[in-house]
Amino acid sequence: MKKTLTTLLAAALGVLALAGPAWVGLFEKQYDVKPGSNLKKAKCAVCHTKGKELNAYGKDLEKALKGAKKPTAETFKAVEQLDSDKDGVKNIDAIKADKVPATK
Ligand SMILES: [Ca+2]
Repeated sequence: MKKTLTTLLAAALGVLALAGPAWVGLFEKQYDVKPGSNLKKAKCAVCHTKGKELNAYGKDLEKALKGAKKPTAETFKAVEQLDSDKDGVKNIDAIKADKVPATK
């Protein structure tokens, strides 16, 4: 019984690791997001509005994935020059300014 619980727990943790938080880590690694920064505090909000709903940057990132399961450095680079939220600031410039590239 104890072994079954351990196996179930390990499986549940594995599923969690594949969900959103992994993406947050990939984004933070890609852009060397510092503790205490706006981007660090934003976490899921870098790509999402509410829950699973994507913001404009998240949608562009999804397109750049081209069916891949998770983003790579190339995926992030593919959307850097875009202005996902059409506010006149490129995604990469917003990120460098420690601002979420799109809020809607
Ligand atoms: Ca923008």
